[in-house]
Amino acid sequence: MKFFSTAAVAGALFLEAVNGHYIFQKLTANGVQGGVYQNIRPNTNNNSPVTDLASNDLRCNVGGGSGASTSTVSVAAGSTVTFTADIAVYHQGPVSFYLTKAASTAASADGSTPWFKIKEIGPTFSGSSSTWDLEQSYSVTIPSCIPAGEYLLRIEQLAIHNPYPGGIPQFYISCAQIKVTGGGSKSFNGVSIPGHVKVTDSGYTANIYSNFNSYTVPGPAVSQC
Ligand SMILES: [Cu+2]
Repeated sequence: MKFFSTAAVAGALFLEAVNGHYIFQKLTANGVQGGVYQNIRPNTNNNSPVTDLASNDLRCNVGGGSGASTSTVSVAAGSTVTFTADIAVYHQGPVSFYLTKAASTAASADGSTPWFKIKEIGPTFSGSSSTWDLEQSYSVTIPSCIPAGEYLLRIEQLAIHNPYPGGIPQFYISCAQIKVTGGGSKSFNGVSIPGHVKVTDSGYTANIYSNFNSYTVPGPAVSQC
C-alpha cells in the first residue's frame, strides 16, 4: 500500500509539472483582446512558476527579459486593462500589479528600473474562512496621474497553496508592454525586482490552512494618485 500511495503522489506531481499551472498570455486594452503574446512578453518555461526570490526572472518570467518580439499597445491613463491566463488561476494566493517606466522603449526595457505597485488583491475573510479571488482574468486601472510614456505592466500571482517552508511559494508572472497616453506628472517611488519580496514577509510565509485570519500582500504599498 505504501508503494502505491507514494507512486500516486509522484504521478500527481509529475502531471502538475507537465500540464498544471497557468500563464497570463493575453492582454485586453481599449476593450480589445490581443492575441497570445501579442502585447505580453513570451516566456520559455511553459506555464511553470518562478520560485527564486533573487532571480531576475521575477521581473518578467523566464525568457521574458527581451521585448523584441512583443508589440507595445497604447492605453489611456485612467483606462482599464486585463490580463487573461490560459486557464483559470487555481492556486490560492494574492495578485499584484506593478508598473515600471521604461528608460526608452518598453520593448527594450530590462526591468531593472524601479517598480511601483498599482493594485493588489488579497483574500477576504468571513468568520474563520478565507476566500481567494481565483479567476482566469484580472483587470487593473492604469493610474490617471502617471506620466505619459512607455511602461512594463507586470502581473504577479503568488501561489501559496503549499505553505513555506514545507512548500515554496510560486510566482506566476507576465509583463505587458504599454504606452500610456494622457496621464499626469506624479512619480512614485519604486522597488527593485528581485528584492520586492523577502523570505521573511508574512505574506510569503503565511499558512493558509492554519489559524489564517489576516493577510498582508507582499511587496510595497499600493501607490495612489
Ligand atoms: Cu500549479
